[in-house]
Amino acid sequence: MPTIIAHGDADGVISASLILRVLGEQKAYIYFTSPARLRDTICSSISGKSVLDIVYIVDLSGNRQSVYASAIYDKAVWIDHHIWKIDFEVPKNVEIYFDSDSESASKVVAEYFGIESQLVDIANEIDKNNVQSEDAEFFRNLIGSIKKEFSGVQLAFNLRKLAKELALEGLDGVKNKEEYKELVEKYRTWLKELDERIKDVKIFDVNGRKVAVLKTITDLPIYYITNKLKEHEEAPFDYICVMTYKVFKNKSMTKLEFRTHTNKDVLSLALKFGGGGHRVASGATVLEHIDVEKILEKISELNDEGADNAEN
Ligand SMILES: [Mn+2]
Repeated sequence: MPTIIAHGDADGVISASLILRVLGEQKAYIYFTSPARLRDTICSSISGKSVLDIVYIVDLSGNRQSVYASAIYDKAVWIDHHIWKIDFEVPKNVEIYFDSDSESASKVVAEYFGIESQLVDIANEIDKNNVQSEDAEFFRNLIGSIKKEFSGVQLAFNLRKLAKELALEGLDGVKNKEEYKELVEKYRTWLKELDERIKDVKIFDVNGRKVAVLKTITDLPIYYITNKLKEHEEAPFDYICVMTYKVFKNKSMTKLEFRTHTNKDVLSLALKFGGGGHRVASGATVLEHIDVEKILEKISELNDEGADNAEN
């Protein structure tokens, strides 16, 4: 039975559903994870399986450790649209298929399997933070509401259920479910309340570059904050940073998410914290408490385009 490991966001769920559709009636083990937890998810995914035939890893970029971990399966197929740095030898049973210029991993998945789906357009809109259609708006809110409502095994169960429903019934089937309509309604109300939080944003000037920072202890949707900040009197912002402070195994950790209104290279910034992603949307999870000063210091090391001075 194939294994699918996907990013636990809208693009990841759609990617997983497309693979499920390709696999047909066949069942699959499905896991959702984050870039920070990827290696551990691959490792724990093998537990208890007597046959490790094939694993598809989607919407997640690998490094030496995670790619080698995936090689424990007979075959590993990585399909992605993040920026990869392959500075290691790729094992023979590992295939890496990526297109960093693609709007979404779902689009790359569709290309890989030679299929077409309207879901790809929805993933493109959401991942590029360019939501136009009502369908994309609904789906983004649905994923947001599920992630807000559930955590741990319940979250995994619900994302898996959604990926299967999407594969079997399409978006229309999903949109017609009462439970989802209710979740989305509740979430929309919460988003409106979130507008208040924008007042907590601190503005900094780093060598003439405008930086907006929001600290939080609960996960907030970065796209929403980025869009809302466009209405701020000091907008546009060169760097937008949401810092989420968490505790993991009794240790402080900081989730950093970076965006830009002015096309700055925020990937270079994320790389300074061991993260990754895309040029205008990136992030990192750091296993310590990070202060705002540290962020500002790293920004000051970047050149005007936002690229790392040391590399240019
Ligand atoms: Mn993606």
